[in-house]
Amino acid sequence: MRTPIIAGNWKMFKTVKEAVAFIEDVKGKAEVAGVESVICAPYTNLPALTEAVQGTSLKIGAQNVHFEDSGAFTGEISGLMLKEIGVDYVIIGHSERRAYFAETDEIVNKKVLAAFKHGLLPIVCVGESLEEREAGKTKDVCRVQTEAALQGLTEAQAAQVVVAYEPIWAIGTGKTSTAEDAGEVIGYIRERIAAQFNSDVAGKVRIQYGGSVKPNNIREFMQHPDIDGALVGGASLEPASYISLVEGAR
Ligand code: G2H
Repeated sequence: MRTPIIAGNWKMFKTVKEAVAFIEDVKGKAEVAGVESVICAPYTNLPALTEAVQGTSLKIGAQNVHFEDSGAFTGEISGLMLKEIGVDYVIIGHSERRAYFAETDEIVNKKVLAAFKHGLLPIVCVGESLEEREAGKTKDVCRVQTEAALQGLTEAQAAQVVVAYEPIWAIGTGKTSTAEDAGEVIGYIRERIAAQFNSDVAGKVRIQYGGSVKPNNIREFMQHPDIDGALVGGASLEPASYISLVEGAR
């Protein structure tokens, strides 16, 4: 059985004060037995957040990581640095990073390997654009991105990866994939992971849906047997909404 995982992707929102206040509000409430609850916050919030969640089951994630441990990379943060402050997860290859920061499949793969090197668990984002969807390339795009991201991992590492299937046209637009469509793509991604590693690994990998997930649609996605949770942007910013999402994943 895979433990469902709700990950809030705060993107470039919240000051440290706001972030800590959020944790105070959701403590004990966004902690539901049988659901993993992770907040992926801007770098500046991470030290305060890892401190704020002490003694709770809430976990903290970053939204990016550099693949080198250290060096002349102005403005970058390494896995070594994230691990030191108690971060558990890191989002890698979000479509916004692929689109605005030129992250290629090769860079995504290097970052996934770097995450494991430092004991961080990657949430690897894959997904097609509207153009690719309309051209019937959804599965191909997801296959190529997933295979590239997981290249070079051991079976034990691959089994711990979280994949987030996020159709780009559904991100922040209010448009969502149907649970059935998302489940079909996610089932296909799982099949490809079985081909790349084996069915045991594929059966353990958690695959989330992402793209305009809200408290009012989370249950629909969670009912699909292949969907193991959600990566949520906008609806993860308000405590009450985030609590409903975690409850909805139960
Ligand atoms: C997709 C998602 C979070 P939203 O980017 O990764 O954002 O839920 O706002 O569509």
